[in-house]
Amino acid sequence: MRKLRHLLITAITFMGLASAAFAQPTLESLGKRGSYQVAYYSQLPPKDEYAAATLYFPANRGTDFGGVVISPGYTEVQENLAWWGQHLASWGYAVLIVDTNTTQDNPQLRADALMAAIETVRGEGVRAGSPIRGKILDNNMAVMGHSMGGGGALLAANAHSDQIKAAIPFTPWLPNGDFSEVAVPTLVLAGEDDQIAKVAEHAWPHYQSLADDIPRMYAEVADGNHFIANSVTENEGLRPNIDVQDLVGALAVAWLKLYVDGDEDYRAVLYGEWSAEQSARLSRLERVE
Ligand code: 9J3
Repeated sequence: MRKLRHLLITAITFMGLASAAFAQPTLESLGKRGSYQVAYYSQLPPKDEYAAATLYFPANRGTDFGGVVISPGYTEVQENLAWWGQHLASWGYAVLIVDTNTTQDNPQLRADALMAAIETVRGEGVRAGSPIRGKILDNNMAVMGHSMGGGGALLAANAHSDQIKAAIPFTPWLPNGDFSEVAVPTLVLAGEDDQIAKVAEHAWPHYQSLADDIPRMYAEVADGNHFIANSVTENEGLRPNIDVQDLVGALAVAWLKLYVDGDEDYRAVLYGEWSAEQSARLSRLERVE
């Protein structure tokens, strides 16, 4: 009897420790770097659709990771989005960020680059000598992009939803963009004070054009500029005016975990009640589960 009691107490203690270690994710926790170590490389088989790329990956994750491909915007290069590679890989994803063939490429060329980038990630999953050989889940892909690259991510999703599981355009740019054919869950990140892709002409109507039957979210950062989801780089003209990497980073991780990996633990992060503090960072939030 005493032995049994001891066992029970041990079991209960262990369950307590386990639940502390695997606490439910929150906007706050997903805004920090994840637990995987991040490695990256740029020596990749070339593609006609883009000029160069870097693949970030979770170096100490065994297998079964999804892929995320990301395009920069007009005049931008990989460096402008590099933090996404670090952040998303630390949460378990293979992340390929491209340089477009020219920094002036239009959104359709950026969509083509993203679809080619998906092929590259899948290819790295089977290429002899690839650091991520045997580790990629071919069907767990997502597209992302900034500005014209966000327009590109939406165009890619509109034409190729069968190839992906989710789309995350940020401060997307495409005049008269109609994305009613997108069939995957789509998270639109926007900046209230975006003067380059004004939300009234870009992100908001883009979001409104999405089909009624897909999960979707529009998160508009209060007072945010065109670069709220960019890296902080030398070029002052391409920098975020407010630090919301933790918030947009958390939303993207939760979006990928729920819709790419199918992990229901992340649903409450997206659709539950947010603290007043987090809510106050957004000027507009629309969520359709
Ligand atoms: O990719 C973007 O930042 C869109 C910028 C833009 O206004 O392009 C107009 C030519």
